[in-house]
Amino acid sequence: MNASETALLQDRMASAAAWVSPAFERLKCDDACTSRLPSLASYSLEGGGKRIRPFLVRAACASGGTDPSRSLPAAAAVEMIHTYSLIHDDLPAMDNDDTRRGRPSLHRHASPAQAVLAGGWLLSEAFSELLRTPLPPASISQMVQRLAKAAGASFLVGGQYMDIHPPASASRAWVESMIGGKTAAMIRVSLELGAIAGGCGRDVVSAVSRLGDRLGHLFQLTDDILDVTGTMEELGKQVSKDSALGKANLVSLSGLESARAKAEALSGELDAALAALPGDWIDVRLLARYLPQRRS
Ligand code: GRG
Repeated sequence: MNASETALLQDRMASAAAWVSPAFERLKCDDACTSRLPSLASYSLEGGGKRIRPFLVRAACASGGTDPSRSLPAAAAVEMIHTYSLIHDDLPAMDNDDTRRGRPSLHRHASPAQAVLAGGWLLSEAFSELLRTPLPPASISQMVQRLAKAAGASFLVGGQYMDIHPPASASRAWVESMIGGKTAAMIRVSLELGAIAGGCGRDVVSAVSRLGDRLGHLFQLTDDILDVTGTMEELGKQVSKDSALGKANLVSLSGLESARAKAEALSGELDAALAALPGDWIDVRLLARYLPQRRS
């Protein structure tokens, strides 16, 4: 990927981040809320995340020329669930990370109990937010079902459960299944919700669902590569955690060079498959092309 394409992607990502952020303001204005929950949730929501999932929602919605504002509640909802999952993942009882995005993780900034509650609140608020989607009830119902499934026991929570309770010797199939839940489901559902909001037909939604799962695997592959090649400054969190804990991941299974080659191959496959979809998927194609070279 050349420098001008990288600059274009950075510009598109910055624009998606600026687009979704005002949707989080509503959480601060709950008059009935006398607790610190709004400021705790804002601390994590506004902590400098890349906003990849809202970017994907918006890109999928706009692929057929639809006004992306229709997908704003969905974009905010997926980022709220992603943020809750990071807050809970960092807790001492889970991954026990004191740093997130270069700042104290929420349980260090506040307390573990407050982090549990702020995460739980974000999960429920995500669904309230999604219900604000300006589309007919049947479309909203489909979106709610997909998001609930992606966030639940078969995917996000289930994948995290696998991560926390690995077998003595993890097979590639086990690692792939964990990634399908822990990482890929939220990336996949971001594209699905955007495509539904954009009015894409059923076959396009199914196609982007498959591609979203592959994109999620590519994202995790590059995350595992960065776990051994990145620095704390680049990533804003502890590095080499998986290797230090002896955890199986895509790099430990194949070795660094093979993982890099796989990332390049998957990136090329995704680029070609996205180019063959009806509509304009250039933003998602740029992301797929960029991922093998990402440093954060
Ligand atoms: C606690 C239910 C529950 C799930 C936790 C998020 C997660 C599942 C685990 C975090 C560990 C991890 C590295 C997951 C892999 C991919 C991932 C979600 C990375 C972080 O996403 P980015 O890079 O984060 O998009 P930013 O900070 O940019 O938002």
